[in-house]
Amino acid sequence: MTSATGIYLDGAWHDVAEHRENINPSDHRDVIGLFGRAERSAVDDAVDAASGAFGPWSRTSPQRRADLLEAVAAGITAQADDLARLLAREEGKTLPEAKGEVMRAAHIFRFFSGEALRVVGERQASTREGVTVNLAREPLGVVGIIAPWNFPIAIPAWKAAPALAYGNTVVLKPAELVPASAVALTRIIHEAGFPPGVFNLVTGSGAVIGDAIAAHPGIAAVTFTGSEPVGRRVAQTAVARLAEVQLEMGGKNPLIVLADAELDIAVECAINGAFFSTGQRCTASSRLIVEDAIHDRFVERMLARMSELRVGHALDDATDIGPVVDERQLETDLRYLGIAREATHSEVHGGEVVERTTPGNFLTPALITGARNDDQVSREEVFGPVASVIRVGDYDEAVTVAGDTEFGLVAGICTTSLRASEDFQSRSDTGMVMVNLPTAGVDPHVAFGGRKGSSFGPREQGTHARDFFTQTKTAYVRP
Ligand code: UN1
Repeated sequence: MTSATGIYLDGAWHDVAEHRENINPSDHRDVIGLFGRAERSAVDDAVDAASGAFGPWSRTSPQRRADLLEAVAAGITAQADDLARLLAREEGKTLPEAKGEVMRAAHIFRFFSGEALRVVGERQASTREGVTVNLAREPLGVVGIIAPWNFPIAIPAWKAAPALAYGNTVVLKPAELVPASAVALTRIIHEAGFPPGVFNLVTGSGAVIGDAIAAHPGIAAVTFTGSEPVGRRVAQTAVARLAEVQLEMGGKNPLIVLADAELDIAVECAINGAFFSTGQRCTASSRLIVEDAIHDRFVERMLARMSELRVGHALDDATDIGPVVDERQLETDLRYLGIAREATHSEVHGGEVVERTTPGNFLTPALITGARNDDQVSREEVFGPVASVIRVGDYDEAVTVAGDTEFGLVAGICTTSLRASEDFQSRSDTGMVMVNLPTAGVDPHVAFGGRKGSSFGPREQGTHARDFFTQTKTAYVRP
């Protein structure tokens, strides 16, 4: 029997008329549940609840907010194994990856529990005699969160935790493919004892609920993670009514492998960055830019390592790479692979649809050798286990190719040269740089975000999240 889940408004669950099946991408016969497809008017109700709760919540003592966020962190930790299974079932990342993500969500809530108590302000002398200036940080009001499917619990957490810590109220719309983890998080938030209306969950389609959040005049700020075209639409709608907007979008992240790199480290970084989490990360290493002198050895080792990786059911212990999230994404991955196969200059290794004992979307990791930086697959984000190898003559050419992209989220370099490492950190036109590390996999306590087409607005995570989730007020006082 499949139970139907509604939406969470003003501290209580409400039924909705329409539902959608949440299907396990590792086994299409496994229906995780029926989840509400709310109507646009549900966003009005959620905003009413969140607006009503905002005044008292914004005045709640920092200690109380800290305690509530800490209770969420503890609740996530206590249920971590169950949450990880649920997440792996609905999204398809492997159980260890899912467990890592769940613990990341707990760490984020714990970090922002501390942030709630680190209330900062500035007091300084005015340029005028006898006057002082007090700068305070205040919450914005109702924050709308539009979250993607690839991190079903960590991204809602890393947007909701700072929003709540700094005194805002929340309307969360999770991606339609992964409502179960967001519902589980909502239950933990409910049990922690937040006042009704402080946190609200509306599930449904992006075109309806996402658009309603972007457009709603009662939502002071919208934070979005997802694809670039959708991000642009959200921004256009929200900025038109002068709401604050924070966008985290795509990447076409380069990983440079210099001739002096330690080959083991370079291969490990590339395998992890390109293929783990099925390549479905905006931080994935999708362009491997390899210096000529190490190119052939690198490719040989990559192919050997790829042949050992087992693609399969996310809950199977033997699985290294879980399924592609759904059939639509699988079609996208195969379309790009088809284009790369047709090009005479490039060769595709792997990238085969394979069958397992359960019906799922299983695709082996794909390495495109002989790729060029102006190939379509090198320019556009695929969001699958697909990486191109682009051969370059030297370090300078590598840096030029790395920067020749519309995106600017993260760039990596594998090298033993201190000089190259230092130089690349300053020359990379990206929000994040990784040295001898995969481009994906970030810490929760430091700024996250990119440049160019990857991001818009203030950074997420760490203390920097304050810049988005609060607004300053400058008071001049003559006592
Ligand atoms: C990570 O690489 O650890 O949607 C996080 C995404 C990013 C998060 C990546 N916003 O893939």
